[in-house]
Amino acid sequence: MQRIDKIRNIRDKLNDGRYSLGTWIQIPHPSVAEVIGQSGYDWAAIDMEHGAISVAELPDLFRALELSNTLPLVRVAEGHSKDCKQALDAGAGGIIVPMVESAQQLEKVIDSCCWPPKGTRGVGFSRANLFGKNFSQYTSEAQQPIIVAMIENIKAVDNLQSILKVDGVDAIFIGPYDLSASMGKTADFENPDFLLTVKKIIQTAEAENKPFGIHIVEPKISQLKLRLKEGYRFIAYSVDSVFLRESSEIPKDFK
Ligand code: 3PY
Ligand code: MG
Repeated sequence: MQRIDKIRNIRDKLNDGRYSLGTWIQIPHPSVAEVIGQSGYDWAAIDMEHGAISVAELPDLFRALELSNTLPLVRVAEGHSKDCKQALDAGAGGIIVPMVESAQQLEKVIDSCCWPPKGTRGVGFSRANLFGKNFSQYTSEAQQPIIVAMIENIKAVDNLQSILKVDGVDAIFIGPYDLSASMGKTADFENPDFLLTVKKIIQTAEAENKPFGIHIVEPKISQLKLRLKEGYRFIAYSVDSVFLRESSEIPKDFK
């Protein structure tokens, strides 16, 4: 599949009420990206907020993912226009924006992710358009990257209704660690206040008919089943480093 078809496939799923499953990449090695790509996810987010992946490593990670039908996304460090431009120019199909707290903040990020006339992202030859070879086809793709807003601060919950109304946002996505930390309850995922906040996020998104998602960081099938039942539709299942950590530990009986 071409990148634009992968974008459409994910967007169609989200708009049709289906779910889209992805995962997360923090290990800066193309072989890891190749393995992840062959695992069948719709998308894989290269994490440039946490972990140690640099802009110069993006093209090879993308090349490895492009051997599969998995769309490369980037969770940018902050959502500055430079972060978005560099990720998209390298060939990302979309951006996951951390720490979104207001509609204005998100609008600014979307503006810097889209070429004119939709936005103000700088136009140039880059890997995304095969250094100019696919320039004309890319002009349309460059106005419709996948945009996902992370809801991971209690301040965002107060502004959620306006965030959900921002034009061009495909889904909101809960970061459970930061959200709980912003409430003074880091990783206390059973805390009643935390659960109530999550419920409020879901209800608000449902009322606005906007797909919502979450990062299931620890790879637990039971969690995945539960989240799908609860209506989450943009789900990241674990992280490359966490998959490795889980499966590489010496079995208990052999220690
Ligand atoms: C969080 O839980 O805060 C995250 O950012 C997960 O990606
Ligand atoms: Mg976070």
